[in-house]
Amino acid sequence: MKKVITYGTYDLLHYGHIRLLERAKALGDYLIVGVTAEDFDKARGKINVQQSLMERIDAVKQTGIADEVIVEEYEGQKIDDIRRYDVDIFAIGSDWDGVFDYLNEYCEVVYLPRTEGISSTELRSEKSVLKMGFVGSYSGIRRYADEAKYVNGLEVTGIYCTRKGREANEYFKDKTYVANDYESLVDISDALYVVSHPSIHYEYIKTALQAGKHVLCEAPITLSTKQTRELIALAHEKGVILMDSIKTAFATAYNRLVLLVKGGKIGKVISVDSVCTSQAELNAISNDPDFDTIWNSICAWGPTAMLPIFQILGTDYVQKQIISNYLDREKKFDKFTKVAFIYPHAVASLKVGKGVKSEGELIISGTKGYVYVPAPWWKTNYFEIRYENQAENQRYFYQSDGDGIRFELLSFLRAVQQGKSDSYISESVTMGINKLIEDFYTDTDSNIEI
Ligand code: C2G
Repeated sequence: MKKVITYGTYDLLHYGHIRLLERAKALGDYLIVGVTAEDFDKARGKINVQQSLMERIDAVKQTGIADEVIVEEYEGQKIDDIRRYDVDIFAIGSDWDGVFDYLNEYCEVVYLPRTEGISSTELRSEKSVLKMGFVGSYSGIRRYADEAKYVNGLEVTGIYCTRKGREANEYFKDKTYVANDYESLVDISDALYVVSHPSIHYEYIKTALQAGKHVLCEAPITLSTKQTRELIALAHEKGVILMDSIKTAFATAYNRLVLLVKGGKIGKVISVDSVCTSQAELNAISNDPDFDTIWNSICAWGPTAMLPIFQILGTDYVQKQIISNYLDREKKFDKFTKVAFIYPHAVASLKVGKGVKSEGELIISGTKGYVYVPAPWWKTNYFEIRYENQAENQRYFYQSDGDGIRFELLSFLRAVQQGKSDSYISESVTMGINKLIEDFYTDTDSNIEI
């Protein structure tokens, strides 16, 4: 008996897949189909698979072509499978031409011509293409618009540069439509990504929401709680999503960490301490003609640093103290800020800095143990839960999500499809972040200067 094996994701099973399975089967007497598991797909860079593993397996089974269906879970499994099932032929579509030649050592490798004109990517896109426009300064939007092209189901409509006549238009000239006025970009988009300086977010967001478009906005949404509240109400009224953009909020390792802590892994949480710093050439910044559009420390790092504090302890602290070291006090440009929070039964602290360097770690202390996330904690794939008895320590590793921007855009796309953004950043956390930023600007807590 001649055994054939083939592998695939088989998302939204279509005619191209079926033809491939039929031809693979015709090469022998018995066909084994390996369906890729979610984690393995993620590891190999397929991040927008729509159907669950179970649904995809069922779809393959229903074709009646496969004699056996198995799950592909790890790198290197193909060699194991070929040996274990005593396979004679490995068959795969011609889009993989050459890639699997190394399997020739174990069996015959056949590349079957791919069926033209149909793909899961197109089916996914037809199902839900979200047209997204980008607004912000050159350095901000450039990366985002580039990354968006890798997210299935997202289409870049164009960009609008808030800093006129600068290198931005040059860079995007051949690649992306550069809108001369913001309204025309809003017109042709379903959603807008706002990456401008927070002091000018409000008008851009309002215009987009009024036109019934979804908005993803680099946190903080505005510098005033009154404005942010008004925008959230407007988004509700129009039935669209307004979501904070904080990349860490979408990262797998970070999310698992929060769940473990909330599940009581370290007992009752008594302290959350988070540090986020990066070093910029601040003297050069202060001479920049666009100084007003450059993010200070509290806006650039504050939302990320506040995220674990507010998601774990909530936003109902009873007291806080803001201490800053300024590059320009008048313009409220802080080089470094430390905030201490007092809750009824816990404390928290954050340190942020663009002109000061420190260890960017996150430590969550509980009555039974503590979580240690090494620097840079906001983009780590790894953390530890440590106890008095070191033998009980646990280390958690997660598959890299790839570039954070890509994953964030994908999460936004899902939030739009599901009509809710709560599973990522709740409105109370958004407002908590905004309140602290507002207090920083208005000196509400008689902030201290050092
Ligand atoms: N296919 C095809 N024609 C199409 C689309 C897909 O012949 N129009 C083939 C692919 O070449 C592949 C199979 O159908 O052999 C499954 O395709 P996907 O679900 O896209 O899976 P893929 O990412 O190609 O996975 O390690 C190899 C992978 O497991 C193959």
